Amino acid sequence: VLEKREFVITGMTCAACANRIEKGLNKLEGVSKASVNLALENATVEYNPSLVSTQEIVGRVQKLGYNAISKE
Ligand code: 9UX
Repeated sequence: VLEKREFVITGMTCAACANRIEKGLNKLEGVSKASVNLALENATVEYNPSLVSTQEIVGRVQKLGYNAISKE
């Protein structure tokens, strides 16, 4: 069962930043679809919670040099 969650992303300053995060998240095992919106400073991630946790998603974003805060 896939879950969909929104994250606030901080630290993005250009469109390439958003693309880097989007590509990085889409490469994560268990993520079926990630889209990052620079203007809204958020990411929508669809993932399989039995394969990847929200902590791992946040960790991936931090590894790229940004921060992610899970909504709700
Ligand atoms: Mo361009 Mo966004 O170097 O960090 S990718 S500002």
